[in-house]
Amino acid sequence: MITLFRFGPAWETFGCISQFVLKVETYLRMAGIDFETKSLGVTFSETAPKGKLPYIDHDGTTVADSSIIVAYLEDQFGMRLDGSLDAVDRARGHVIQRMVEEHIWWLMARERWWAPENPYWHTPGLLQGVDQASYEAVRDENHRKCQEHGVGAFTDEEFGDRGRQDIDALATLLGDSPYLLGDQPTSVDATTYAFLWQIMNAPYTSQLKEASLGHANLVGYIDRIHERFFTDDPRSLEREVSSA
Ligand SMILES: N[C@@H](CCC(=O)N[C@@H](CS)C(=O)NCC(=O)O)C(=O)O
Repeated sequence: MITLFRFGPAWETFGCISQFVLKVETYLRMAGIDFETKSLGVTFSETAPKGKLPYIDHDGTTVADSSIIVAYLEDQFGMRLDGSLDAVDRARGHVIQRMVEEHIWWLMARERWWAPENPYWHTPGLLQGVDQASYEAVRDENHRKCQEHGVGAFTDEEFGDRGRQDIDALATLLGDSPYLLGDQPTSVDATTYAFLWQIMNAPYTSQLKEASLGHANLVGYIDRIHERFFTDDPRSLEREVSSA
């Protein structure tokens, strides 16, 4: 059995606030691999091998980092999603995945930590219960990380342009196709779905959300994947073996 370690359900409709956790969960669902979830909340750092979520346990083997997990699952269960891709599609998927994970992730981090709604404040299993000073320390540390990355330095207008460029590029690459690399879902769809679903369902002010919802093909893409893979136990509450 695969156990997927996550922060835990939050924001009413989210199984976990982590895009990378949802990426692995989407991969497991698309590949038809059974799994259970275990929510760790703020205690994750006590056990997470790389100090981040997600990580998995597979019959006693622990694997951390979403991409290393996907590679491990392909090794253990076969190339269920990407087996028939040619070299060009593999490269295209790689480039999309890197943009989403290494750039859109930072845009999302900035939106979440800057949002007037303070979405992380009182997030069950995450910062709920911490005092004001501790919350502000975590928030300030994340503002510092965003400044260091560079994404924290943009004006709102520059930030909006930058986000729209990425979202427009995804919409153009998807075009009229059901999935990013053709008629069937592949691992890049697991990544892109995870990020776009969380953007489109963000319970806070978000320029990325506005940009994404403006593309009918991206909305259709997210609905298509949700309908096909997430109608059964969408937040994995029935798969949960413990709560934070
Ligand atoms: N490269 C990692 C990134 C994972 C990651 O950044 N996880 C975030 C949540 S989205 C995390 O655990 N952050 C907690 C921390 O850095 O303290 C992956 O693909 O799994």
